[in-house]
Amino acid sequence: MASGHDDDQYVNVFDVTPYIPALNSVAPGPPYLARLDLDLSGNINVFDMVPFIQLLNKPCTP
Ligand SMILES: [Ca+2]
Ligand SMILES: [Ca+2]
Repeated sequence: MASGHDDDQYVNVFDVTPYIPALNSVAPGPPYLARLDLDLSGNINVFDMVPFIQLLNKPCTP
């Protein structure tokens, strides 16, 4: 369920890159994307990227 955004079950830089064009965007967008708004705050910022930075280069199997 909580797989990487490119669905390869592995968290790496490719799961973070979708945030770059959407950064600092607000709902409903575009470029805002609800799937990137992990804290459901209605905008996309660095706090939504934190989980990926912490998991970087680690496997994320369910
Ligand atoms: Ca991935
Ligand atoms: Ca957010």
